[in-house]
Amino acid sequence: REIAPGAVHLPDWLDAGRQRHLLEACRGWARPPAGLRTVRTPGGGTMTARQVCLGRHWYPYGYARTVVDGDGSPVKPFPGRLGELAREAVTDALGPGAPGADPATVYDIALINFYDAEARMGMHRDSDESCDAPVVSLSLGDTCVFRFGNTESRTRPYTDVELRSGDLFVFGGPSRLAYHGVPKVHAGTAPHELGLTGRLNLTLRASGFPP
Ligand code: MD3
Ligand code: FE
Repeated sequence: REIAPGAVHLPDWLDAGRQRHLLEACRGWARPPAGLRTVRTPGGGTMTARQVCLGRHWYPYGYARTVVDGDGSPVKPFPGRLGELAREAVTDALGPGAPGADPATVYDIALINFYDAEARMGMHRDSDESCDAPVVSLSLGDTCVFRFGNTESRTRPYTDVELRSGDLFVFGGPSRLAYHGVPKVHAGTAPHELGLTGRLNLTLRASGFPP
């Protein structure tokens, strides 16, 4: 379903087996060194969702090769199979001719956010990449309310969509720079057999930076 031009939601895109497999991989990436950490914002606050990065380390507001605001370790590599997964996602959501579906687009960064029942993400735009390829978002665990806004400001109008375990969301074209956030996680709604308490979101991005 197209929520806005270039913003396509494909519910239940990952079957139970692929969800379990991806969750196991995320648990491995979350381990130190360069594991899960709390993001400190320039204003002195902290983000409530904890994060681990692959390929490049995101910190407000830029990318680095080491965990500059954490243990200083080199960032874990971005696995090639996540790049293939990203192109498969873009192809299914936007079609084989879409920017990002072709092998020339190099997906090279994954940001993985872990949400407990109280975690939120405020309305923001993702503009630290220098490539306009679509962002691919995969959700695991608890259902959340995802708020998709507009490109002008972090206020209304916006569309609220529930994201469930296994859902794919692709943000390309004019939606690539839209404001968005996660105002609510519905605790205890994860599929029982997945064995995850809370919610996990993985975004795959093409940075446009030199290797
Ligand atoms: C629209 N993550 O990692 S996923 C983020 O659920 C982020 O953890 C949220 O916002 C989460 O930056 C929302 C949906 C999403 C992700 C990236 C986007 C929407 C996006 C990038 C550009 C436009
Ligand atoms: Fe975002």
